[in-house]
Amino acid sequence: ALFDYAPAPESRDIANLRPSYRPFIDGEFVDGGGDPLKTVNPATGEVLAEVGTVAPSDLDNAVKAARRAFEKTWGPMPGAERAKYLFRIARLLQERSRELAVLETLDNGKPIRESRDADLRGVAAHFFYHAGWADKLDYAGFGPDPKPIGVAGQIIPWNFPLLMLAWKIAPALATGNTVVLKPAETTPLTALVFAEICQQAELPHGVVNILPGAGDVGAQIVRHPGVDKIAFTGSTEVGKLIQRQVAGTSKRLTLELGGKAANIVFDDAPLDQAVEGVVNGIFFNQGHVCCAGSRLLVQESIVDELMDKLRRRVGTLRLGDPLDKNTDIGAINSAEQLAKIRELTESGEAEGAVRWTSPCPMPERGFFFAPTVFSDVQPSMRIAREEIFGPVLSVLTFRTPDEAVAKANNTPYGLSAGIWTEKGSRILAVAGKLRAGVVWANTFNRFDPAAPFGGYQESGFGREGGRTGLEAYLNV
Ligand code: TXE
Repeated sequence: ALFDYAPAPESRDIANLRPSYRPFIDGEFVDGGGDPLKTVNPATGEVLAEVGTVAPSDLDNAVKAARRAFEKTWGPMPGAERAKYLFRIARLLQERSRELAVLETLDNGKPIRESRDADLRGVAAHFFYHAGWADKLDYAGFGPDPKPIGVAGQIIPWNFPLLMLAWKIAPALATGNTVVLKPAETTPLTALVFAEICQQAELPHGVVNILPGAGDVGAQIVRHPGVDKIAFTGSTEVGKLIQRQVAGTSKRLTLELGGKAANIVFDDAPLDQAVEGVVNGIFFNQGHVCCAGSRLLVQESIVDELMDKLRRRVGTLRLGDPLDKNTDIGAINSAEQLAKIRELTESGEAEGAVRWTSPCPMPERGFFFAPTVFSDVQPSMRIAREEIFGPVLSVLTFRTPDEAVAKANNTPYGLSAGIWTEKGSRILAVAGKLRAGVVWANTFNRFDPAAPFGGYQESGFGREGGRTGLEAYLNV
């Protein structure tokens, strides 16, 4: 194993945790004029670090710096030169991945195994992939010489802090745009280490600006007249608000919002494999995943057998210290999110669903929620309709493929779905009828920077990743 972490204090050293972090504007770390915020380790409830935030005048400076860089250095730079910077950033991310993985786990609460093997791996892969596009845009089918849009305002959530940064910054830079990015208020730390990497890579000043702050800073970015494009990942509620604010301006907008994905298991599916996929689909990252398979749709004839296997498997998941490499389920990112999960699960019981909770031992401090499975769920219940964004699975049944499709599509969302069956023809038939941006077959939560990701309906619009993802940052 690459990691063998011992007690938390040592890990703090590995993470090179500093007592304070500051905004990054025009190539320098600056004292922002906003009220500092404290970021908390959700596994202990202790303060990790103090983080400087930005005032409106800092945002102005950042947007001006981004504009200068767009006009003078980054925009006019040949793609082959931009590619070199992106490759350099990708290599530095790999070199510092150990430190970044620990810091991500401390700040977010996710298991170290996931930040190391999923988040950090994906972050580097995203920069390598987009570095490869930077000098090939003329051949990407957009017509000759597609132009960057300008200054991109990017607002990201707390569930995959550095990975969401990579999804936003890599394509923007590859296409010649410059960025002002706001990390989520509960997870700003790895974004600021990324700023350090930009310095190490000698990225021209102003190309990347990192502005820590709460939702008000996000709202100021959305309204700022010097920002040409907004890319947002977060709640559907805030996404709709941003859409209203952008309406009536010439800003471009892409939104990646919530989800309530169906994971559909047919009676001919390899059941043990399906159980692994269902567990991964909902318990990966404590269920803080926009494309989580939070609704399990099981064909009626196999529901008892599948539920037996599922409960047995979920009962083996180890919940606890996120820095322990054996941990499967880490901490819930914040007290607010924990309260939301509790409230929704209580509504499930009140509405008559049958609750099963894993008997796993619970830590005495920190924000934790035991893996929970609801059976006898009716489509009208809140736990079948609303995004819980936690380790809670709602199980519904169906009889025919048509009923499975109807139930899967019975949601205002449409980000992802899963299908488990031995029949290839059924995969194609069902996938074609699902209103979801991503459909996995006999697997779940598989990502690749070359595959476009994004939603239908209230899960948002625009795609990230692949050639399609570049369109969001180009005037074609
Ligand atoms: O989201 P917010 P929250 C869902 C999930 C979760 C719920 C609430 O169901 O329980 O949303 O989470 C910034 N203008 N998802 O409250 O507020 C904010 O500072 C501009 C799904 O954390 O949307 C942060 O940087 N920006 C989701 C970012 O928006 C604003 C991931 C996301 O926070 C703003 C996260 C405003 N008015 C939550 N208000 C996914 N799609 O994966 C806040 N922000």
